[in-house]
Amino acid sequence: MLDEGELARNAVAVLRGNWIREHTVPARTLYPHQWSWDAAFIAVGLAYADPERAWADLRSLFSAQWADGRVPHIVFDPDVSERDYFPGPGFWGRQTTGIVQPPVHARAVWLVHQRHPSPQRLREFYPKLVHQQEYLARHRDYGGGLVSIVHPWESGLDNSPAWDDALSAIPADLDMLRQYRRRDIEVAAVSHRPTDRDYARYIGLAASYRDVGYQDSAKHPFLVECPAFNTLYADAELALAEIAEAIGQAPAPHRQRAHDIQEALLQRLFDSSTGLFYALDLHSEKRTEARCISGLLPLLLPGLPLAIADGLVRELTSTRFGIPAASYDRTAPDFDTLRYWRGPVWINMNWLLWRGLKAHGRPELAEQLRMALLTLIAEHGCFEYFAPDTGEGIGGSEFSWTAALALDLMGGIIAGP
Ligand code: 9WN
Repeated sequence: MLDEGELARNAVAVLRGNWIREHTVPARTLYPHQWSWDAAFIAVGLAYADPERAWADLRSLFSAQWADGRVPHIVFDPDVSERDYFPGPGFWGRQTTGIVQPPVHARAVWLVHQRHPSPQRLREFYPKLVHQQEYLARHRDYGGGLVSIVHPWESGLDNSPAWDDALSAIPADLDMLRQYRRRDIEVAAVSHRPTDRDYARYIGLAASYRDVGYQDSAKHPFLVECPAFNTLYADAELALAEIAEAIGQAPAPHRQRAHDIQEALLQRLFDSSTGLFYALDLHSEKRTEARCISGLLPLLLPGLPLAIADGLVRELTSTRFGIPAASYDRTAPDFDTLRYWRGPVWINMNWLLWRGLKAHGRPELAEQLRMALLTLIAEHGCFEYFAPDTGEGIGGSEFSWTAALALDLMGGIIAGP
């Protein structure tokens, strides 16, 4: 039996333990700075545990927003030594990274507001959230109505098989990697993390973007349209429409943009023969054939045509993904139960799918998924990710978004004093 009170107390303790001055870190040892999409998921949970911190956390992230509107994927804590995270500020040449992560923040702001109404905060965040979307629309849309990521880290699904084809064209300079120290494999098991070959490519790509001053261009060696990133980009417009309406601004342009992004997703990333969405490499103009959890994510969009949503639900509940959903096709020959985004179950993606099931009128399945997630966390702890076969918690422990989203999945069972 699930002890929700105990789970809520643990989750709140994890969030308290990971709070540093004005922000929450994803995990103390593995990720000692502030991460962008983590901050959004964390705020959703902090709305139950400590709403003032939810706003403070988001405010601290947006205080690092660039003049062009981009919200950086990491805001480095100046009190953390360069040795404690690689690649740190010394590598990026500034106190933030120059890449982004999925724009989940408008949705987070709206959800926090729904629990603790604050029109004043909505007014404060609205222009920043609009600017974040404008950066993506102006600099990352190469003509098809969707935005491209310039680095696998931007997807948040770092070593997903979705990038394998596009990455195979990028040299993996292992000698260059030897000049650095991979901190992640000192503090987490090597078999749970991306390989050196992946890391060499990650570092090469980040360096090439840095060396052009983080300017966007169609020449960047890695340009991929990710179905999950673009779904969240559309969902941000839907959240902005709700925010706009609440503060007396026009919601219609946001709804129109969400609609246009959804149309582009259907046109460019949907494959009707398999019923899934796939990442598109702009250089080769080919879609990957890897069936990844990102391909299920358009289910989040309430306006998705019924037949397509039904197909996604069929895939989700099939042996390929299952409930809770694995991050990659369980039947693929290279499915890996431990290695990060190549198999393990992640709470944030499943939380998004849970919302998608509810949006598409599937309350029973949504409830099944909700219980499966809470059981996993209650039995194994607030881990970063979970082995899809045994449920074992892997990666970092005391991981913030797992704790935060557990609170939201419980819907307000607040821990006692
Ligand atoms: C690189 C912080 C982040 C998450 C990502 C997850 C992982 C970083 C890393 O940790 O990525 O950004 O060092 O591996 O893949 O989704 O935001 O929790």
